Amino acid sequence: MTTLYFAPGACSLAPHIVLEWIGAPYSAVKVGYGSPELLAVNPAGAVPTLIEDDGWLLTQAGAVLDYLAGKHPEADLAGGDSLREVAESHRWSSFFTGDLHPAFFPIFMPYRYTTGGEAERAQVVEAGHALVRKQLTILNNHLADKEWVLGRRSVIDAYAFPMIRWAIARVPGGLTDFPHVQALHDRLAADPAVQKVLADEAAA
Ligand SMILES: N[C@@H](CCC(=O)N[C@@H](CS)C(=O)NCC(=O)O)C(=O)O
Repeated sequence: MTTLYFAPGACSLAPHIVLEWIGAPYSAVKVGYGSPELLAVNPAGAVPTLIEDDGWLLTQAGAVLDYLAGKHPEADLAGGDSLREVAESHRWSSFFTGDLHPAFFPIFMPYRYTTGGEAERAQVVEAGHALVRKQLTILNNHLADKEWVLGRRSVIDAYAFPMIRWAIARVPGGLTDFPHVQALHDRLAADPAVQKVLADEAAA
């Protein structure tokens, strides 16, 4: 059985949702960042970390999502298999891994971006807000004429979900200026599988 190491509400929420969409048996293990249990399997101490029965381990959210979509083609979550569809999937996976996700780091961990005190950290957080809003603008414009990031439901929508939730919780104004991102959030939040995963993570 596939095992996913997760932290509630973290980016590991994306593969957790995808495992639920796939519907095959899996195990989800709650871990703390940098905990001994997590460090024992992943020296980076980060989630998501996925382990297969034979001990094969995979990290990096984008790779984990791509792997799950490829492992379960019957779930139809890859977003298509033409050259351009695959390229679009890689494009948006890279956007979430490399652009939107790191934009939150100054908000969550300002001490990593300044050696200064309280006032400097507050400035770092504010800069993070601006960066998240810049990336949300790109996503919002992309979603103006489509319900899902790749035009059909895919692992990339699950990837977007935790970050959209962070924006609602941690960025002043939330999604007020990003109605198409709000619509994607609402579509996902109404999904019974997503609701089950959120409840499971909260109860874990
Ligand atoms: N590049 C990694 C980043 C993973 C990551 O930063 N995960 C966060 C949770 S959203 C984490 O575990 N942070 C713990 C830490 O950085 O110590 C990926 O995309 O999977």
